[in-house]
Amino acid sequence: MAPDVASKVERGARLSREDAAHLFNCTDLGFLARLSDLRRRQINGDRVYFNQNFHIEPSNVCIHRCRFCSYRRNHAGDEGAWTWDIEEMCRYARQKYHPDITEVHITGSVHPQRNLFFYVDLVKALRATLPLQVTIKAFSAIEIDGMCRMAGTSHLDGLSLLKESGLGAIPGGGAEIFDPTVRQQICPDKADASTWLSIHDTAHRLGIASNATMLFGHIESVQHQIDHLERIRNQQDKSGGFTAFIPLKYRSANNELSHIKEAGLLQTLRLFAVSRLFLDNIPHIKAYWPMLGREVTQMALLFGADDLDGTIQQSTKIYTMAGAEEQNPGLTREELCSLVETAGYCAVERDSFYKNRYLCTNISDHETGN
Ligand code: V47
Repeated sequence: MAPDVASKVERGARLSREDAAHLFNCTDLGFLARLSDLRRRQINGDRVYFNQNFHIEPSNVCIHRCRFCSYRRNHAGDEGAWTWDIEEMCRYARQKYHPDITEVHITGSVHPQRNLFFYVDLVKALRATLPLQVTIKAFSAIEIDGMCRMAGTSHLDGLSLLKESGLGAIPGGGAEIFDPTVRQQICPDKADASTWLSIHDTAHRLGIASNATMLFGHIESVQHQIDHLERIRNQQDKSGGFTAFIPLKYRSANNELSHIKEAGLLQTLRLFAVSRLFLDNIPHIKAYWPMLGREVTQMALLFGADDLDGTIQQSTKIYTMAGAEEQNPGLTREELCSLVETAGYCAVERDSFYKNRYLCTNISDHETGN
């Protein structure tokens, strides 16, 4: 198999499900690293992207009961629950903002009392608070589904209204594993694969770019992972609006699936390599550093990843509560650049759409123009 897959990659040909299965079984990690690095260089050269961003997590009170989630609470009065109002979120945004910030990432929960119109008001208020260079990347497909259902609006009308109000892009959360038998066991009451995909399809048709994720390393098999990647690749063939794919490693602290042993380093790296090789129509593979930790993130760069996400500024709790190494995640631009450079790549600061890019390695603050 190896020569055949290798020649497909050299020619830029599409890999089949069987090719992906062979790659997952491949014990020659050096071969996987070389192949995925070859593909990443065909697409992204030696560049590794990051941005300057912060998160807002409006609430962790959620109607869904995902068994992997360490963050959700049932009621506002429960220990560890929080719910911010719009004014508090704008105040927080003003505190976190500085002139190099280009993105605010908003994701939280499907709150039982907040419908589409609350989130439209939130986006409008943040748009009025933050300069236009800051993209509002907000709400997973699951949150969009919940807020639209509560308001009695279609996804198309809801997304159109959010876009008019200032929504710029959609994060990739809520995809988990698309296979219905796995989904039934890990997040039984939330929107299914076709709803998740259809919301991204609608967003793409409205010109709203989005990301896709996969929560890996719990009860799913390699076949479920391949099925997940294939559904994303098929969707991208149809609507073309996914910017990045983000493998999210399941973290086991403080949730109902805590008995499951987390994925090891080799399983993680293999998935990054196969994602880069299989998703030939998605430009970027993101190694989300707050989740992976800095050293695994650097390793992921050698296995096809070309994006790290951003500076974060100690503004997210989702992975902290699930036991990630980075308990208070925040990196400066210089620290991100050094992480990239010591792994042997060129650091490039980007905006949310990879349009404005500044090469950081060797030449300081110089626009690359590509
Ligand atoms: O959908 C929840 C995951 C996701 C756990 O688009 C967990 O740029 C691991 O989607 N262990 C939300 N993962 C976050 C997300 C995201 C993150 C970073 C960047 C982007 C982007 C999107 O977090 C959820 C779920 O898959 N998650 N609990 C856990 N215990």
